[in-house]
Amino acid sequence: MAIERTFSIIKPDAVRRNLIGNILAVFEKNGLRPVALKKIKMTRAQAEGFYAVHKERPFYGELVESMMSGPVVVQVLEGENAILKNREVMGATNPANAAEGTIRKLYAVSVGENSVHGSDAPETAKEEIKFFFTDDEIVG
Ligand code: RTP
Ligand code: MG
Repeated sequence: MAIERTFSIIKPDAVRRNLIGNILAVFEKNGLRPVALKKIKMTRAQAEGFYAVHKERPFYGELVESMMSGPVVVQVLEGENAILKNREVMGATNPANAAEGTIRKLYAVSVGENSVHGSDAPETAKEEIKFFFTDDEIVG
């Protein structure tokens, strides 16, 4: 089994509702260990840059505004098959379609306020970790 690292964000809607601990508990229960973690408020440049891949999508403006609307918790999660595992634990993008026990089923309120972000592939995980963390901030 491959030990991987993935990147995760606890989004403003979840931080606002005091769910940081509950969400970290779901990660930990599923074998995902936070090896780096910080609370930040994204600048416009960070939010726009992070979601640049969605620039042409109709929801881009709304997405950027929502990610800047309050503090977030950015993390590096480590574990066996962490990238796919995290996507499973998060649940479907639209909480209406999310499976029982997933973070989005438990806590998300809508597609726009879906509580967590997670990298979707090894290459994006690497890029996203680098976007927010230096090597010496990651303690495995
Ligand atoms: P994420 O990147 O945040 O982990 O979510 P995801 O892979 O499940 O979904 P993605 O397609 O990458 O979309 C990124 C985020 O944009 C918002 N979104 N809004 N209004 C809409 O139709 C819509 N579609 C996507 C969501 O907050 C989604 O997490
Ligand atoms: Mg995505």
